[in-house]
Amino acid sequence: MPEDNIEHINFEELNQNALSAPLVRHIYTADPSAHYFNGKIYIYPSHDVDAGEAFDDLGSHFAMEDYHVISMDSIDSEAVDNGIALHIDDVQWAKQQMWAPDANEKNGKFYLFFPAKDYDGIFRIGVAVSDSPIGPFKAQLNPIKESFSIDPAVFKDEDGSYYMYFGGLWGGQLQRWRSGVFNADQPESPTAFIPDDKDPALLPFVAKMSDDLLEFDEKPKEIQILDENGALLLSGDNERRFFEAAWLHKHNGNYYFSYSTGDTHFICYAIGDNPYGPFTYKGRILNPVVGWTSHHSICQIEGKTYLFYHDSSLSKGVTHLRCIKKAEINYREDGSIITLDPYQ
Ligand code: FUB
Repeated sequence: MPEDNIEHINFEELNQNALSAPLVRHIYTADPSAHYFNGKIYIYPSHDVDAGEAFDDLGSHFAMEDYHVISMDSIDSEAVDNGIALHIDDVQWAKQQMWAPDANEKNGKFYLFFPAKDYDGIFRIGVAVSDSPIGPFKAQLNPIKESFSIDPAVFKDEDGSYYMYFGGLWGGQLQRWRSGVFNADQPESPTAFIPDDKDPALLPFVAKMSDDLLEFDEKPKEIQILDENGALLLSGDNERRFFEAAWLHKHNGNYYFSYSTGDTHFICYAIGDNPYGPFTYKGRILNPVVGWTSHHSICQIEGKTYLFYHDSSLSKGVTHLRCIKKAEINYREDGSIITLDPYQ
């Protein structure tokens, strides 16, 4: 239900038929990365604000300046806003646009991973550390070396290794890194340097994290997403190819790489047998929500699996003023995921 249809939406009816309600209403939140730490749910969302920036396809209107951590004692309990966990004024290298974050825990310390534009206008990914899952977090002086683009998601595998998945097209700048260095030409164009429709689509990246979770332990590698015949998805395959919002979770020993298709607004998934892929496209997890963006995380809580997602229903369709939500995910016997419809 992308943005151009909003005049026709009856929001009262839509909210009544919605799969779930906003988790918090006093602030706008988006891009929820949910984790289950020590028996409690912690959600690391973007904190949406209206900074008065004009809407464009580079996402300039997403002008967020801080992060709040939302916590829940259980999946049905009240969602509590724990206040500002990190502000851009306290991140030396970051100038603007604190986009979708993630977090993880290691040896009793908590790590917030976040993208922001540096003073050259290039998206980098930073890390901030705290003794508490709700912060406050203290940012490292510099972003992760060799980091680029947006939407970090950090997955902990069963052997104790951590991997960061990241990347995003258009405003997320992934297409500007095709040659390995940032291409600053045509700065106003979101689609310059996107491959032709018949060529393989741009791929997201993964890198194993260093032991201290502050740097990459290796040069980021591309993640292949294949179709049912083993071929790379094509750039013109907008309903299936990767756009942004990477996530990785495991189910029955398989690795599920999920992501947003951006301009076609689906949350899709692909399955592989190791954290680097390749992953084979399997289907949709979530159909389009109200608002242009769709972004999610998947979290296992007490034997059940939940999708955390967002839509723009709380702001009656304003693309950059979103609200986080949750819904249970169910798998079929063959491991495929039953697609959720955000409004019945
Ligand atoms: O919230 C800003 C951007 O919008 C995120 O980084 C993308 O994933 C999209 O949700």
